[in-house]
Amino acid sequence: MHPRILVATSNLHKVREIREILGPCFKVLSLVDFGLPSPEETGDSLKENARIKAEYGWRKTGLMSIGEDTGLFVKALKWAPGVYSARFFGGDAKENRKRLLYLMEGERDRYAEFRTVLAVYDGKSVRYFEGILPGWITLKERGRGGFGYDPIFIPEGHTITLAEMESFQKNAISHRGRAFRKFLKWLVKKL
Ligand code: ITT
Repeated sequence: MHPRILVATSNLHKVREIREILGPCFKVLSLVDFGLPSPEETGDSLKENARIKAEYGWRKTGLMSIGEDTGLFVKALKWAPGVYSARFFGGDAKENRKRLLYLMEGERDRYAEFRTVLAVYDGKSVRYFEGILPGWITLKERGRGGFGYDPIFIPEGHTITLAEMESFQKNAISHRGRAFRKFLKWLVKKL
């Protein structure tokens, strides 16, 4: 039987991706499986928010818990929306993409990066792992896969958006995939 691990999120898109990445090693549970609400993200960095989520998950379930916080950092917008990616534009995912594209109208420097920070907490100490995916903001939406800002982001070295990729392709290169694989590497060394 696989060991159980909690990912302290209620975002089911994330959970699906994380299950694909950790699936062979863990039974991945989320806050939804425990009927728990999400904690308030009161930090002003990805690291802080990740820690808040991990400690909350452990406190509520006693399971080894991962807090995962992700943001889209856009150079031409002084690296906004960044840590505030979920609420910066004040709408749902589609509305947020529309507002970001509007702010980027006429902008030539379209560099951006997704950053994910994981905090892993087992009741004793917290460990952090980071994954970064550099790329560009598109001129318009493309693709129906993924979630959040995926339809307006083309990873460096590619010609299609994250939303035009199959999930296994996204996971193989994504900020989230990179951070979780670092975690797995650390875990294997520890065992
Ligand atoms: P939890 O806090 O419950 O984990 P959340 O949806 O609030 O879920 P984040 O704060 O980490 O997650 O995400 C911030 C925003 O970035 C949010 O609007 C997401 O839709 C978006 N986002 C996160 N990961 C993404 C990804 O892989 N691709 C595109 N957008 C993503």
